[in-house]
Amino acid sequence: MTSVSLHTAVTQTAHEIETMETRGAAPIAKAAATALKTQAVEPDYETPHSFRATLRAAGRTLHETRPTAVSLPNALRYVLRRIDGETIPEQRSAVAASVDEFIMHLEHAQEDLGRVGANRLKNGDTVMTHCHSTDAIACVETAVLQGKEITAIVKETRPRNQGHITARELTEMGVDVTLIVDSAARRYLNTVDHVLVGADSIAADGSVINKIGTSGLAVNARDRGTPIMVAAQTLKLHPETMTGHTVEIEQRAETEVITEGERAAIGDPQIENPAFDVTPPRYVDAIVTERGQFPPESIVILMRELFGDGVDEPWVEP
Ligand code: RUB
Repeated sequence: MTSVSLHTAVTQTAHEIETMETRGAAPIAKAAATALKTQAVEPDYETPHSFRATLRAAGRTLHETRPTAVSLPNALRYVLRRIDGETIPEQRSAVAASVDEFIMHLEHAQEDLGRVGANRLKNGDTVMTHCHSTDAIACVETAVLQGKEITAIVKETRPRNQGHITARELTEMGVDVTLIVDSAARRYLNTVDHVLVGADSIAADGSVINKIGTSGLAVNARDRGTPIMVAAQTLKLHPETMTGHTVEIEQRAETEVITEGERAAIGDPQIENPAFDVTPPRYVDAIVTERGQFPPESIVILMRELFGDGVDEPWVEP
């Protein structure tokens, strides 16, 4: 026997990630790591080999839920790579320690990132935002807490209007907010000091994968000479891109773009709804992380430091 059955904490967590009850980079990562810790503690394992095999199987089950959400494999890699020890108790405590360490790091990362990002914002600055990014908002929040007056031009971000969430959160923290439609962005770039966006993934060449519309905004901002700042915890760094893999772009439901009735009324055209796009590094001035700010072209140095040269998949059977 190489492995014992999976704990319900693992199967339940996998289900919640798959159905998006658990969503967002950091919550997914934390839930997956916590499930591995429960799996390590609970059942009776016969041998150290069986312990490793079961933890790997748990990782595989969790990984299969959202293969493109980079925070998930990053969390699994962090824990599964650290199963040290020759005996089951040693291995158990290695898993528990690495999960605790991972979660502690997660909890401080956004705060640390916010402090780095806030240093780039001056009293009286105006930022333009796209979509809703808690990492980007953390930079503004820290600047506001430091006593800086910040103004925001917030793009609504069709089709799901996540800009509305940004508008609400920034207003609540005392920022003067103006909401605009996406296509008005270029007109306002002359009055903006920073474009400030988040990221879903960062590739090894410094490309930024973020909500659809980010790349067009960045190209326009570069043309206007407005600096583009990307706020992204290191959890967003995509290690597979170090070996040439590309990041899959999620397509979402057509009904996010137009209702069935409206679509029929205009002759039932085909609909495309890509959720994300890729902004090449030449349009990005700085990637702000909890480890400091980086020009996009040098982010690979941080990736190597965090993930090593390899992009092993420790959830896969050897
Ligand atoms: C959200 C989005 C955000 C990034 C960063 O897209 O593109 O900019 O996820 O967010 P969606 P955060 O709403 O489709 O998930 O900084 O909060 O991780």
